[in-house]
Amino acid sequence: MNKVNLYLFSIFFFQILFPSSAFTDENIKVSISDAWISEAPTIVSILAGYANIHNPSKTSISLIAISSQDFSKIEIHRNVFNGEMVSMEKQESLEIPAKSTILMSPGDFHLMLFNPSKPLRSNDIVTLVFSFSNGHNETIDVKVKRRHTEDHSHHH
Ligand SMILES: [Cu+2]
Repeated sequence: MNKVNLYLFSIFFFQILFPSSAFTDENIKVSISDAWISEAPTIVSILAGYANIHNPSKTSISLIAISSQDFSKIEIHRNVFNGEMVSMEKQESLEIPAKSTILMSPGDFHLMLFNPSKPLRSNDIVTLVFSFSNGHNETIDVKVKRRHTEDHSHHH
């Protein structure tokens, strides 16, 4: 194979491995900010976590899973109000509409983190992996913090 053919050959394969659309998608990264986990007495095996998720792209993207080596399971929940009753509903996914931000907070969308592998105290850091419907994974370090506002305990 001469040099020119080798060149064309490699471009051809590069195109197969990395179609130009894949580059465009890669550039549109969902960003996660202000993530934290609420400190709880060590006897509590279910912790609440929060994060802000920003989708800068022109299409809606869903958070479809969260995983961590530090917890047995992580779910997406939303508080639902029925008159004076508040209950939590597990969400299969959390849609972040195009060019918008979802603000998780006590009383709205939140994460429920089950069975921490070690006792967690303020300023401890755990690593969470957020998986999105566009195939993108975002790994972030999340700090455990004391809740500042009044405590909305979770009853399971
Ligand atoms: Cu919950």
